[in-house]
Amino acid sequence: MAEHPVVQKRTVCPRDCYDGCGVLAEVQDGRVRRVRGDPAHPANRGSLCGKCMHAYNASWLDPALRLTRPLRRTGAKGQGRFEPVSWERALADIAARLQAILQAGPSSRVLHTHYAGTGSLLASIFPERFFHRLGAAEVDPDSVCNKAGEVALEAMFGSACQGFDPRTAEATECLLVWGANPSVSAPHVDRLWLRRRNAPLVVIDPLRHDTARHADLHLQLRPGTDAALAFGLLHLLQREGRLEREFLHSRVTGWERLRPLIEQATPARVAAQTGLAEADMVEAARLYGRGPAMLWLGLGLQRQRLGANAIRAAALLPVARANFGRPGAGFFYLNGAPTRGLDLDWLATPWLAAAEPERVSHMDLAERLADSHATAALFTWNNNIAASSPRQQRLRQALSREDLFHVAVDLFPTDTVNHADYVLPAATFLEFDDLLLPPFHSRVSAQCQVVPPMGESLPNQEIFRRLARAMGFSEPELFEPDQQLLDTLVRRTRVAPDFATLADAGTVDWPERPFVQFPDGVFPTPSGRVEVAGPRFRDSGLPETPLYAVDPPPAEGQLRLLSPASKWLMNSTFGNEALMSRRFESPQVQLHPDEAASRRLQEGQLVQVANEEGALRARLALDPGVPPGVAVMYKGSWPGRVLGGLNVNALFAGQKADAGGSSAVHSVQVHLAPAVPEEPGCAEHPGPR
Ligand SMILES: Nc1nc2c(c(=O)[nH]1)N[C@H]1C(S)=C(S)[C@@H](COP(=O)(O)OP(=O)(O)OC[C@H]3O[C@@H](n4cnc5c(=O)[nH]c(N)nc54)[C@H](O)[C@@H]3O)O[C@H]1N2
Ligand SMILES: Nc1nc2c(c(=O)[nH]1)N[C@H]1C(S)=C(S)[C@@H](COP(=O)(O)OP(=O)(O)OC[C@H]3O[C@@H](n4cnc5c(=O)[nH]c(N)nc54)[C@H](O)[C@@H]3O)O[C@H]1N2
Ligand code: SF4
Ligand SMILES: [Mo]
Repeated sequence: MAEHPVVQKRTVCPRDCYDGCGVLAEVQDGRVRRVRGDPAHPANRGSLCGKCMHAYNASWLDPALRLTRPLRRTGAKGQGRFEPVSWERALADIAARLQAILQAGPSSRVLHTHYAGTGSLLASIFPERFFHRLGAAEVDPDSVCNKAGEVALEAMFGSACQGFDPRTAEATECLLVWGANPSVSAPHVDRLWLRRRNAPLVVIDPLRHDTARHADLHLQLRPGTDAALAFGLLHLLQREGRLEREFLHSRVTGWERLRPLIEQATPARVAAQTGLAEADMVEAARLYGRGPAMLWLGLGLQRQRLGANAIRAAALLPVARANFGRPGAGFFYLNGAPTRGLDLDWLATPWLAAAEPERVSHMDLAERLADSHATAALFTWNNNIAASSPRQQRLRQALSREDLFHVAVDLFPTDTVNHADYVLPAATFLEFDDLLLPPFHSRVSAQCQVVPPMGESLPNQEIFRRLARAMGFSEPELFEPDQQLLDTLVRRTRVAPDFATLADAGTVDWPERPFVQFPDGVFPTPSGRVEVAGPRFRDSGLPETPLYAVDPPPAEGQLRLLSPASKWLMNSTFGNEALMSRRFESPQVQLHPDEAASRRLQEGQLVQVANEEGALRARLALDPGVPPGVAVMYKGSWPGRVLGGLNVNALFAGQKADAGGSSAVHSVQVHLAPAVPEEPGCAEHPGPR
């Protein structure tokens, strides 16, 4: 029989990534033959990152690796032994268990966690309607990622998610990237935006990553000394007469309270505290202060003990220079729905909840789950807590509780899924229509279905519609169909009259014309001004004035452990891909060659990385880009697929940053020592694949 022709279909990648790349799928006979980058898309101009290029053409298309049917547990929790059941059976069973739990106690005994699986709007937000109606408790998703910085920026500027418009970069005199690694976390923004600049690039980061290597100036400070550096840079700007006094006087509240901190931050003092050369700080202040400048505040910057304070201090730079209301100026943290004219509450319908839902920090998740009085049922959807959340061993024990009723929704049998009682198979972004607002570029993209869902899998939103029906709920919001939701969202952005029109265009720059940040000098704070100090910070649990704080170096013999994003994983997504599994099977820890030499350790040696929370064995790799005193282990490998059965989150006790119950994962300290000779059996995989 003749084969049908190959049809090219266009869509976008909805991973939790700054880029928002265009994707072309070659489809034949209802199946994807090949996925590649869309040459016509402005974000990526034809290339996809290595991880997606690989996985989207391998595991994501492989019915033997995907979850394609609802499953019911047959083995012990964690074993990953299941039998297929029909959707009707699975939904009826889940509904019955939920009803019983709701009858026996408060609805907050149902807990749900979700996050970075897919970032498209319906699939990542619509299911919240169901949980609001249920009255479930929620694990605050941002607490594992960006909450501390969000709290700090909201208190200062009234919004954390209305950043600069990258399209105005032509007008900038300086780009400053502080505590982010775009070369890994935003590979196309790095290559097609940052590197094509016509202004100098300054990077502030303890690691000499690829973006830092390509910068004009890299300030490789000691981790946890950012606030001191920020005040040091303000000191230099003041000394050079670069403070915008009129703006500070008329548009800023509390600046005078910073004066003593700025005075103290002499170059000599800050150099001693940060480990930087005075001349480099002088140069950084000169470059930042000479004209409009754009500051990228990284999420890595705030994942530390005083992360909100670090963001608060770094964000004083654009304030000092009045870097608002003009092109080529401002700060960027995350560009959210408001920059595209959307209010996402409409999609989440919080009003369906009878009372404000209880919110739990990811840092407290393991404790919370261990307590059977507090939690009787758990839904994990769009995330993989057994790999991504702190206290990995404790969390695993809690997930193994026989009396915890657990439903997992995913594409693949992750470590989290392996603990569930029921597993519901989700469809991938290639299999349904949705809308994407990339968090960096000011664009709106149509995610277009290119093939039907694989097997019996369904998009998240449809799964929760069906569950609402099985529960006997009747609120119309719980059943709104995708096309109606998408049309409404598109109309609300005003980008097109309906979704079909947007889908024809694919990705649209939106708003059409480049915008400037806080155009009229009015900030969405209660005072209408930027607030840098004052009593209102107390509401967020922060001190009234930012602290001139410096983390002490790690205790004798210890190292500061950083666990940033890996080039080959998207958080834990892709951790099951054969290529990535091989790469990450043997855990690796990176040290500076001098640090290794001083400990008499050699490249390739097996070492024990440990602290009070846990211990891992890893191979030592030497990297001159890692500063002495620091160890690096990438986040995201699948615990069940690495030797020893744990990833770096086994070393993270869930320490919180200074606001929002947010993660301080880059403040972890560890000991490192040669590993004792391997005991028999320890090289085996701990559990089923
Ligand atoms: N040590 C350390 N740990 C960290 C971090 C760190 O820097 N260091 N970073 C933290 C950060 S920033 C974040 S955001 C979190 C992220 O942590 P998570 O939110 O757990 O993100 P992923 O690990 O990528 O897991 C996403 C899961 O969603 C699934 N998925 C993908 N698409 C869909 C879909 O359409 N539907 C459903 N139902 N599932 C889907 C994927 O298969 C994957 O299993 O990790 C945090 N963990
Ligand atoms: N390939 C890939 N891309 C990703 C992800 C991924 O896992 N893989 N994850 C996605 C997600 S969920 C997120 S939130 C973003 C994160 O994107 P980024 O903000 O770029 O994230 P990280 O890699 O977590 O950390 C960035 C940097 O923070 C630095 N850092 C650590 N401690 C300090 C400190 O004390 N001071 C300063 N100045 N810097 C410090 C680290 O050295 C690291 O270079 O990336 C997204 N993109
Ligand atoms: S993960 Fe990011 S870089 Fe990779 S294809 Fe998706 S949007 Fe592009
Ligand atoms: Mo994140």
